[in-house]
Amino acid sequence: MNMKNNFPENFLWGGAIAASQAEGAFNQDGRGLSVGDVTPYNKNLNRKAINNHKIINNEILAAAQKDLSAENYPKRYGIDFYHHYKEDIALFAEMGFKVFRFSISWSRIFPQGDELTPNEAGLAFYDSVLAELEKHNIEPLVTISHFDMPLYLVEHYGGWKNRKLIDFYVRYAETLFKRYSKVKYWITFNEINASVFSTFKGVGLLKDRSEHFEQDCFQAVHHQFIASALAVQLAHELIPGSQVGCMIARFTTYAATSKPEDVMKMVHDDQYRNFFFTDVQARGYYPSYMERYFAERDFQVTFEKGDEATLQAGTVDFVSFSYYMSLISSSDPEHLEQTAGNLVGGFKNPHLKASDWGWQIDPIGLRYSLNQLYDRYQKPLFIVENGVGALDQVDENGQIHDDYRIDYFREHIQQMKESIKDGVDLLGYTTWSAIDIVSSSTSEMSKRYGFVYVDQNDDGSGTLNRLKKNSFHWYQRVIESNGEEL
Ligand code: BGP
Repeated sequence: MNMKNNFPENFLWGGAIAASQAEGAFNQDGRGLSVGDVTPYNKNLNRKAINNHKIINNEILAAAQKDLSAENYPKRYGIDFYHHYKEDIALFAEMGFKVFRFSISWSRIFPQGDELTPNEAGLAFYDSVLAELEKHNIEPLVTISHFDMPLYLVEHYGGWKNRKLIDFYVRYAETLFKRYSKVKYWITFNEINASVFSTFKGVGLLKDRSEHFEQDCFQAVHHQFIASALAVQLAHELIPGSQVGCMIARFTTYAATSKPEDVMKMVHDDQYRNFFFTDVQARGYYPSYMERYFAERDFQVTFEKGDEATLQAGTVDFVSFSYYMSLISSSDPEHLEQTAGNLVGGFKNPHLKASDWGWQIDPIGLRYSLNQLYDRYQKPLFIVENGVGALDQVDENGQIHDDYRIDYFREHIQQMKESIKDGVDLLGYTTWSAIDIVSSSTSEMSKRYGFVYVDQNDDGSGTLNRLKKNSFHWYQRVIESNGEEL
């Protein structure tokens, strides 16, 4: 038996973006409003606060729908990828990207979400994006739904709690599979565990509109599981050889101490925050630990006839996840200091440093996660988001010396390499993000993740010029050497 030493020859190196944070053009060519378009920018943001994002409630949502300007809602203008995609894709090609992960804006294709026929202008836009990628030999990895469901489905159907959304989603997915039949890699839902941890952008649910909010979140994600399983089957039927993945925000968690109670808390946190979502989609059935979880909370999740068979028939081909940080689990958290994180906050780990936003940086946690997920499912894995949000500075010569970003990526890629030696089957790596875009949680521009700097401020002012950061040249060498030169 030979140990694998390096990244495989066909390893998919690249970067990622999402429609609602990058495209802009929120009201052009027939596009309808999406949940992303109503997230305001908070001028008094406290970057280190545990929950620094705006929790959308009735009031914020009503105000956003009255204000159809772009100023206060940065996701409405993004980085204008809609008009800059050629230039941006050329930059990705210059870095040597083998793959580019992007999402399709559902409300560009079905502006309300419940129409019977799609919006041709919306479809045509992605024809152009895909043609551009093909020209540069870049493999597309398409997320069907990335935090931007049509707002109409929230207002008129109550979001994913309503079972009708399965049909709307399946119609949308089928439209994409038929039109973009050359696309081989698909992800059905971005961070499907956001259904419980960031419910408005995940499943279109508002706390102040629901009597049984937590139960509704689980009913909503059940509908997403079914929609995803149906989409997997459709993709296989319509695009032979296609590979469809599930995707979670991976909340890596360690026991705070060796106290058995802390270890048990870690096991539960892992089950409820991570594994429930991948277990259903990769194994095709609800894990037994959820029976107790639901029973103890008196949650009723309604299954319709045929749901079990649908889940079984629609298991995914690969498991993908975002990885930014890790947290700790404690049975006695009273004396622990809190810190922020992706979608959820948690407790501080004294062994780790954190980003300017308080997200704890933990490269070894990536190796731990890859091992855990591969051991559990024995399916190929894909890291589809990994990166660090930082306040980049442009110097007088127009240079951006983002060495902290290079360090972050280097250390994570080293751990990916270790995982490959550990035997993990890793398909690829799309960093977050390929280019600076509007932040998902805070709608800031200054929380930058890209290899390419976009000259735009938090208030939307700026030239939109694209500048290569130091990390751009570094990543180019990483890809060229297939992960050897770090
Ligand atoms: C994930 C999302 C992305 C993204 C990233 C970074 O949760 O899938 O859309 O933006 O996190 O988060 P943020 O932009 O809030 O820093």
